[in-house]
Amino acid sequence: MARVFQVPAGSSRSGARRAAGTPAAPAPAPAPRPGEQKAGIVAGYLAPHPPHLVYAENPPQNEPRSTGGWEVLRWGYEELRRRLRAHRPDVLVVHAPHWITMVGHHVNCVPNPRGISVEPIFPHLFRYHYDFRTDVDLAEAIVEEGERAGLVTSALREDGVRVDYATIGALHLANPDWDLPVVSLSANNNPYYYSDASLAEMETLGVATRRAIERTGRRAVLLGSNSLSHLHWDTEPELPEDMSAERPFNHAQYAGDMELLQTIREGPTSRLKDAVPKHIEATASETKAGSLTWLLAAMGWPDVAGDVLAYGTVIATGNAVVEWVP
Ligand code: 2X7
Ligand code: FE2
Repeated sequence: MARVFQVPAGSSRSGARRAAGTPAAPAPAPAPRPGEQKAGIVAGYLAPHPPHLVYAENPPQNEPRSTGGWEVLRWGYEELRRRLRAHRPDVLVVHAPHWITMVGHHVNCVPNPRGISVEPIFPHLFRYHYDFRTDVDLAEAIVEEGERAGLVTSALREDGVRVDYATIGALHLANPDWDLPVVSLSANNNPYYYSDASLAEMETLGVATRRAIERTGRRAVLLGSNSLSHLHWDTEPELPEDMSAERPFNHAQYAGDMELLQTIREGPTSRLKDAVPKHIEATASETKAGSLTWLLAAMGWPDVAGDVLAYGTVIATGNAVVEWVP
């Protein structure tokens, strides 16, 4: 079933595709000169994207105005921004679940995406005017490395395709100045449609992303843009930022999130290979879209604990801001 749309890494079909034309592996980037900072993935963040968080910040790019709300999560993002700067990255690479692709994994290779991103369920909270730069060399390298790993991979080159709100939301919250180039990856949606589709492809995509980063000599920060427990209310208070209405959907959702966060805080990340699917079963977690698995696989499942900078609910969904430094 899922295999109709997916080429499993290493299959005879992908082997044939490679033989038919994927270029030979290019030379890696030269070693850093003395004093130069080492390239590679310097940090990874779980960076959830509820549009409410951007709405609550009142940035000039977002049309709706608020009186605040969801402060604890936004303070977590403040800390993320401080740490991100200290890592001195030259690119942000984001995997987000609302750029949905049914066939393969797509990478935005448009040099200067600009337009208005709208949240379809909460358009009264998020109508955001974006204008940013893509690191096209790295984006193309990820497409190539994905193909080399046997994934169906595609470069988006059409100017004017609207960028989804999860990509924009995470990027805004991590770097509201938009002064770093970006690479944005789609989320293949097969795990939502096919019971036999696993997150294994996201691991392959993660490894391909790392290879591309190392080959191009970039210092990259990765953003995996997923909420945790993912049931939410179907009505909202008159004032969306009325925090007296904000709480977990139920105790089981909250308890599932806490169990996962405890595992994250204890480390090492390899424990999350089992804990993430278990959490998805328990809480309908948005990590089913694969952004967290992609992030950790790209970092090589580092032997460290995650630092939970904040947790909070947004219209009942669970959201955590977490840092891993490999
Ligand atoms: O996409 C989202 C989400 N992940 C969580 C909460 C509310 C809205 O949108
Ligand atoms: Fe979402």
